[in-house]
Amino acid sequence: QEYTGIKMHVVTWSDAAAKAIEGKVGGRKVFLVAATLRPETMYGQTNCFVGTAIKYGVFAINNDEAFVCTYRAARNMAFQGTTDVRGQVQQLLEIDGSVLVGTKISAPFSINPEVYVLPMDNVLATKGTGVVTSVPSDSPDDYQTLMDLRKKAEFYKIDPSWASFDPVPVITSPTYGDMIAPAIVKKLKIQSQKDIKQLAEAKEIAYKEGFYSGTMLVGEFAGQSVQDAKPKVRESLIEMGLAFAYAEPEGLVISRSS
Ligand code: ZZB
Repeated sequence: QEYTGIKMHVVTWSDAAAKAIEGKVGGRKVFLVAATLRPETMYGQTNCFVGTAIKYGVFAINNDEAFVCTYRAARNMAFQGTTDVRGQVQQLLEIDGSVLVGTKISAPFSINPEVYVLPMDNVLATKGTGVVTSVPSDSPDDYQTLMDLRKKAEFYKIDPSWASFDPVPVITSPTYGDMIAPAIVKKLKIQSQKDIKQLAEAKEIAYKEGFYSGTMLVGEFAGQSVQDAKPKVRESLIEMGLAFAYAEPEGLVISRSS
């Protein structure tokens, strides 16, 4: 899978993360790095998700920057030209996902330029970077999780204000309008992020609808089809140093490349 790694610069650490990190990253700028297949939706980021039971690391990428992601992802990056030294994984510290919640980060290209890190039940440690940027307008999982968090902020141990950014219209489609994900979640009668099967179906539909029938509503490529805009937004993010290519080795590729 060819992902785009989105660099979300830490603006303010949560109290717990600030304590854990103190004195351990040198002068490096720290970024949470999210792996996405939908770079064209970055205008609609409202938050970022981590798994509270997942172990993350803070990894030195070079002398100036450090990335927060899973060890597995850092190792992949080390073989894809992201780090200074090929194959070298330099972990500065380990940090629990639960500790990252409440951290404020910058979201590249987003209409909400600064957003919060929130918990999601269904983050897989074995996919991408373990950090997921959230676009509730176009991702059913993100929309449903955001709604769950708003309904049960106390249960999820979050400050309600962290989940207060509303979905932003980014893409329009003839069938579902300007909010593809919420429309599909409603149609499939999805009630919570625990409805895994229906959410997988909703994701399929949302991917197809966005890609084949979507038109950009915002950003540099507003008015263009998603199919045309997707590689252009990606290029633009990468050129500005806000993102990088991140590939996930799969199946046979694993044994050939590593
Ligand atoms: C932003 C975004 C906006 C995404 C959207 C999707 C959509 P796939 O197809 O199953 O490979 N993701 C990335 N890493 C993880 C993880 N470790 N655990 C759970 N979810 C993860 O899924 C790739 C997408 O799943 C990624 O693209 C990311 O969310 C999420 F409008 O980034 B995406 C219809 C989907 N729309």
